[in-house]
Amino acid sequence: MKIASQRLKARIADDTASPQWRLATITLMVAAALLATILAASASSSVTVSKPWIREAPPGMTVHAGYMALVNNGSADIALTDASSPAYEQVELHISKVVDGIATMQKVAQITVPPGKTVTFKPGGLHLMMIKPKSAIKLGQKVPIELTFSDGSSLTIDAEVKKGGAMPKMDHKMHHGPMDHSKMHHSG
Ligand SMILES: [Cu+2]
Repeated sequence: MKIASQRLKARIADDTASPQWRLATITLMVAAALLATILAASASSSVTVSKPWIREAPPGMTVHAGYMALVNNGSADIALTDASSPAYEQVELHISKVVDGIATMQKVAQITVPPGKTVTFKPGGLHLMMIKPKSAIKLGQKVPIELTFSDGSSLTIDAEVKKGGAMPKMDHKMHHGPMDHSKMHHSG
């Protein structure tokens, strides 16, 4: 009995240490790692973007404003942390404010969208500051913008170039009429 038990143990030990077993284990681990990599690369964010657009600007204007709505369909906070576009040198996250009757804007590091909520970028508020177009941006053109989120996911959207549309209510407080990004000092 004792001998049989020892033999059994020995056989199990032998099996787990066998080259075939090790190979199977390694193959499984490699497969799992590959799968994890594939999943990470394709993982879509819990965020959806609706109605992305860029305001048409006169030729020669070096900064354009992009707008959209970010919808968080997930169950945790998610933040937009970065944006870029092949059509522009640089894209920044900005918020426009009226301080003492003068329109100003500030760069923001990230924009958090709580679960189940929508954050809307619109004239007079949050916007994507599209800096230095690499070539002329024309009305109706679809501009790809890549958005990066705090969970490591990214999303590429196509923002259509459209005419300005309605101005926000706060405009009457501005000294020089509707916000014109081209007249603002831009400090990176
Ligand atoms: Cu701006």
